[in-house]
Amino acid sequence: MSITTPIRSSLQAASASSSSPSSAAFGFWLTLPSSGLAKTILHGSSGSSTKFSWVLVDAEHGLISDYHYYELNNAISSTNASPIIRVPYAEEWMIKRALDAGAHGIMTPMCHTADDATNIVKYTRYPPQGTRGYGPMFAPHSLPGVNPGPEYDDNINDGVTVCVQIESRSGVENVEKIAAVEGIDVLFIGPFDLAKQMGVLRGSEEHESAIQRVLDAARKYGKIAAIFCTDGVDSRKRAEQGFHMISVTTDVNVIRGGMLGELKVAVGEAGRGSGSGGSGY
Ligand code: 3PY
Ligand code: MG
Repeated sequence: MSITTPIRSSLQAASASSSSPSSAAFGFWLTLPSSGLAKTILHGSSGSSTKFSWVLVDAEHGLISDYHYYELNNAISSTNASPIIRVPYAEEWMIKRALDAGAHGIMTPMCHTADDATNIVKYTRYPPQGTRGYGPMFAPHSLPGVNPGPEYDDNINDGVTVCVQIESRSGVENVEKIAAVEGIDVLFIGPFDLAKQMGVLRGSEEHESAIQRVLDAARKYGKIAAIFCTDGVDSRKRAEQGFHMISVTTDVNVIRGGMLGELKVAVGEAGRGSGSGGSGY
């Protein structure tokens, strides 16, 4: 058998209908350690023709640590979405803890070289393909239908979605070699770090051509091109450009924007709809 996760299925669907921007795999960034918040966003109808198929659980910059992984993974996966944990750094022990807590995928910041990428893949696999240590007592709990024991152990190597972030000048310069590494599924652009590390402005010509180079490398090597966006307009533009996996926004961005927008309406400094866009609570 093979282990199928919502992110795997939605990435397959996105690459199968590559000409349709609406079929990209959309997700969002979770920076607060709250299963309640994640389920509030994910549970039930989305009110549109698509749903979020993945959540990035941010243990690099968010207020999330490995203490929170298990509950978040279980909450997110109960809604037919995939938890992808961004570990603080591409270290073996960090990736192991994310997978043992049931993440469907991992994301590592700052992948600079093909050697970095090769090591990251190795850390996600049990021997003989890799070096992952054994002890998945809790991991199958967020994989509905997968029994503990051989069903998990023998199939998880190919079930984990491996995302590496391209967000440095060296990462872009080596992106074709990184894309060629077997086992890398997703090249995920971090536009904020990319601009800072390159010493250019976000949206500048140099920044945009680095982004295009990552997209082209992913296409050439049959990998998924992904990018972090700040809002729906930004996301739509990237989907039309050809990205197959898109983070639409972050929890705190929308909560802050919505709360302060409603305050502006309350004091008469803005009209209805300038903040949250919603009418419920
Ligand atoms: C970046 O833009 O640098 C990211 O990693 C997205 O959080
Ligand atoms: Mg970054």
